[in-house]
Amino acid sequence: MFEKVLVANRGEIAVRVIRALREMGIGSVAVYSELDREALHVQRADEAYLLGGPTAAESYLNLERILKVCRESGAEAVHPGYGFLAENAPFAKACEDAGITFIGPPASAIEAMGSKTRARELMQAAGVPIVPGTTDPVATVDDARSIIDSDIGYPVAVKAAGGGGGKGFRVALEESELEAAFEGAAREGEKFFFDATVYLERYLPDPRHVEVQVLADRHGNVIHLGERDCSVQRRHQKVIEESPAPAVDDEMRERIGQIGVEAARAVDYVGAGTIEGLLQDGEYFFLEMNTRVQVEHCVTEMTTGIDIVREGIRAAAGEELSVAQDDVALRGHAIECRINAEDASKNFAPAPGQITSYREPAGPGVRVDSGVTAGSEITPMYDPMVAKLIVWDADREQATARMLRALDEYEIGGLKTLIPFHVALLQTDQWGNGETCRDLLEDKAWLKALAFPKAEKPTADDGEPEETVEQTYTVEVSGRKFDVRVIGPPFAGGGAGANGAAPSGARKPQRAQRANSGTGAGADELVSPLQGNMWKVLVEQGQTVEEGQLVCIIEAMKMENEITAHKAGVVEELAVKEGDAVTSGATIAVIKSPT
Ligand code: MV4
Repeated sequence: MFEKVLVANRGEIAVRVIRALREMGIGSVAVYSELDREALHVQRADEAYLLGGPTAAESYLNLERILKVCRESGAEAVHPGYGFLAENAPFAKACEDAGITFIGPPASAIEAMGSKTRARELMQAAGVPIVPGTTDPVATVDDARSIIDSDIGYPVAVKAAGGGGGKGFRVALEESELEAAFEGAAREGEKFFFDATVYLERYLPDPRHVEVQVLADRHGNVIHLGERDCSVQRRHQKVIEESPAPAVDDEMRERIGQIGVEAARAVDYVGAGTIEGLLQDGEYFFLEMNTRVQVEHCVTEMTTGIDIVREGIRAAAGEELSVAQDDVALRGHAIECRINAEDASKNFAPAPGQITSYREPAGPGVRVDSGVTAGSEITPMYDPMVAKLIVWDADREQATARMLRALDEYEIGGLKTLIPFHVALLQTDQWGNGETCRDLLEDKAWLKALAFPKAEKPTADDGEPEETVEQTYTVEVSGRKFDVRVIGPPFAGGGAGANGAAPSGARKPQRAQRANSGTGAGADELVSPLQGNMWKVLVEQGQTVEEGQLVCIIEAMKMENEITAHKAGVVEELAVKEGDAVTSGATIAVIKSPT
């Protein structure tokens, strides 16, 4: 087994992996960006190293620097978590070449599943059912038209070959919509994956998103841990997941589990992976494979009692899986709610800010996987998911009641999160009946009713007395983080910290600029809360907008960030266009209130 593992991630998943390492007696090495010096994952690891500046490119995507930290720290393996470098075949290859174990599948499996057309071809050859459509790229709209006429029919889904998770996914309900769908998918593919290649699938009008968890080792053992239903999605981001799936019975579970195992075998998979698929009218179709641990792996851990992260680490180290298929028994029902810093009533707009107070729910059947504490600053620079709340109970109805109880206990002060959205959704008949809830997620009036009460003016948050005489200072020496306890008078500012570094106890997390609150009451300027690329502009100059109306979408780190109007009025000036690079704090639009 490894002695030391580097965790190339941040937030809740980094904390999750560090927990597994600690239980296995393996040393953990955290890495962090300049924005994450105080982050929970840094505190929980045995060692921590600075990667670089605040952007993901300078830090968590900085593959050379991460490999260098492996050498410096003596880590023998890297766990990528999800996102960032998790499905980056060149990184997995670079690790292999450097003699560092990548905790995940071989680079060849990541690559095979990364191309959706290649994956469809491989799966078809392995006897795995795929959504009917093409396995070869479709070059032109005319080609698409003739293939649809002869083989697929309408409605049709046009998808980017480099895509996944809904990026570069367009629908044409009839021929008149085909050209726009084709070009839209190709453009998005080019923009996000530098690949304009598209393929076609029959569009299923009301499927469920059902996925199978698999585990594989290097000894030829491949097992599945049953399925998860992730049909509650918003702009292709999952928000609630559960296991078992309401629409899957034992026979179906056996069948789709076998499909998952075949899919993993076809690419010589190692570690934890997920086969995503669509279920409609009793038919299951392969969609794509996620070659990493997923956000929602926890619901499966709750129903099987198997630690998926631990099994992945064991497999990477060359050990056999600790369970055989016959040992896998599913018990009860688990639900996960993603706790995102988002405002559901404003089109799920990112709502960055500082957590002023924080208390997690507890009690029977409750699990919280979180990357934050009181004082944490949620920056627009990274994923808005700050925590996951997972519950287990004997059946779906009781698990729902338990989730509502736990959501009610969850206190996150100072931050707008999806908690009120989850509370409302879990009480609907649609959820109770095990429906996909697609209607609710598209119901503007229903979402609008979830508006947060207007915040009372924040009190000045400086000048509180510092009476402590024992303080833990964090110092960074040669890019490595150390905690130092100093007993003496409180820090008075200036010159006390080693290398001029401010002691962590005395430092206030910087407030991120906020699009909707940074400019003061009544300000006309809508400013960008983050750095990224202007992907879509949905308003025109001279247009009247409502408060909360979607103005534009900024792409940052492959995430779509919806920017909504901070107030009602007329768009007097529009300072951006699609394709522009946008910096944090830049003016997007000037919105003048009607007089
Ligand atoms: C589809 C589809 C219908 N037909 N593909 C792709 C990514 C994933 N996030 C959802 N995706 C879909 N792919 C074809 N050929 C519908 C969806 C879909 C969806 C599926 C199940 C449950 C919720 C969904 C929400 C949006 C899109």
